[in-house]
Amino acid sequence: MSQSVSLQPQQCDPIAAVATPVGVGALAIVRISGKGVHELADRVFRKVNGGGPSLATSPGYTAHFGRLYDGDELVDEVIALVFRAPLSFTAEDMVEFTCHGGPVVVRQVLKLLLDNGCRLAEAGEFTRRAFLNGRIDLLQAEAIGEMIHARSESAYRTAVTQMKGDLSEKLGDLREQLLRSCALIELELDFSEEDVEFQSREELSAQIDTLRREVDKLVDSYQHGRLLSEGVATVIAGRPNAGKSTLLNTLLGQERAIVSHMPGTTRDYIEECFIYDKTMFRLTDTAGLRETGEEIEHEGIRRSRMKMAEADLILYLFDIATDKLEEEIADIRELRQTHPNARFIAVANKIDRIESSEALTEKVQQETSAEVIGISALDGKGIDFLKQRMGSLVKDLNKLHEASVLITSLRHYEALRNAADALQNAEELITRESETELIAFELRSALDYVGEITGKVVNEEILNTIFSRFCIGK
Ligand SMILES: Nc1nc2c(ncn2[C@@H]2O[C@H](COP(=O)(O)OP(=O)(O)OP(=O)(O)O)[C@@H](O)[C@H]2O)c(=O)[nH]1
Ligand SMILES: [Mg+2]
Repeated sequence: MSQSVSLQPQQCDPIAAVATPVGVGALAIVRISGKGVHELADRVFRKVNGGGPSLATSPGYTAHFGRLYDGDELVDEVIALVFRAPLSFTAEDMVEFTCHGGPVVVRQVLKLLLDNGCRLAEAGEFTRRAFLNGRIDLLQAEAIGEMIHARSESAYRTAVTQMKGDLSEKLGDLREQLLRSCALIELELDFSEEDVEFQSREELSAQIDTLRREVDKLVDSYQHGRLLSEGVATVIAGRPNAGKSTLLNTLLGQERAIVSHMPGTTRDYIEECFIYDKTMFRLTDTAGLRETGEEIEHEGIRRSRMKMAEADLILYLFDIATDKLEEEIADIRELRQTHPNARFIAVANKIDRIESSEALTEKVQQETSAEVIGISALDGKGIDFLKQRMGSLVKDLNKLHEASVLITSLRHYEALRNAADALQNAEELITRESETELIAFELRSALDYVGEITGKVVNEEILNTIFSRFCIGK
């Protein structure tokens, strides 16, 4: 099981990193954090016009205009921002140098700080220190990472809510209730010789049941949370020449995939992101599905099927003017059965090729009970409606979870599922009138799993996995 990590505020060895992206810009920020960074900064920083206190004697939250020198050689003109522990991002002493934004300048500033006693920070080390010093909990640290990497407004919004601490608060409440149940039952263990019950088993069982429902709600929100943060995995599938690549290009508004009248044009799948109504869709154009003896095409089709198996949404495209409509209907039926977890839209393409498409789309809808939308990927007819329907699939899920906070990370999802299992075990043990030790063990496990999420109980391995995903300087 996990072990606790010390959460005592502490000042670790001085680290330095560039906090802004690599490249040319007006300004860049190089920051240093840890024990003795103010004195260290004073060795290379001289105020313009002299005078005033050194950085080491300046109060926190003060800005100082000056120059950085390597010996007598000027490196850059900068603003130094002084932070004093614990009132800084890492809760340690910090200095942020705002320097000029060229890649060479920034490298020279960083080198100067490294030469004068700093070590180059590891990925996420600043945020890791903020967590270890109790400035933020693990959920908030992860939210910062997710916010930085957000590619759609929905992903960004979800991360902001998490950073604000809504989920932390919710889990904190859960943990507190669990602790109370745990404490009472563990008290019974201490008095085991006297055979006392501090709380009736019915009461305990009812409490655990309420808690489990709360945990289950969070577990269920993962499906939606994941779609918002990672984007909706959307696969465009169908027979060769159905117009899949044309649809991809139309949705993206650019000629991304090769389109041709030759069946079997797309061999390997193509992935691109597309944002609609603040939600990101990860579109995958796939190789057309058909029997083939050709080796490369065969591999392409294997990959199409693999992508469909991972899809949140399948857009199955077919040519409405085909003379093989019955075969398409059979395929749609089969695909819906073999992919019960994916949302499914049957897209009748090339409606420009026939006079009226309604009767045919109706027929497909009736015989497959799939949602059917008629479009022309070529001239754009019906595309807006298709986009709206794609958006509303996500909105439907939205309504389900309107009030509650969302789980967006697999790590949280797994921990909560384990917690729910442990609570269920505890309930079963109570029903079977099992020994107090066993019930207490399950409750304690549930408590640990919930604690793992916010970092109340955590091990080095989890921390390494989380913070290695950050960039250096964050
Ligand atoms: N009339 C008409 N032709 C279309 C439409 N959409 C695609 N096409 C044509 O259909 C042909 C095949 O289009 P693609 O987009 O390459 O089809 P695909 O499904 O990607 O085909 P594969 O990659 O071979 O599986 C091209 O000649 C397109 O111009 C449409 O809405 N109307
Ligand atoms: Mg194609």
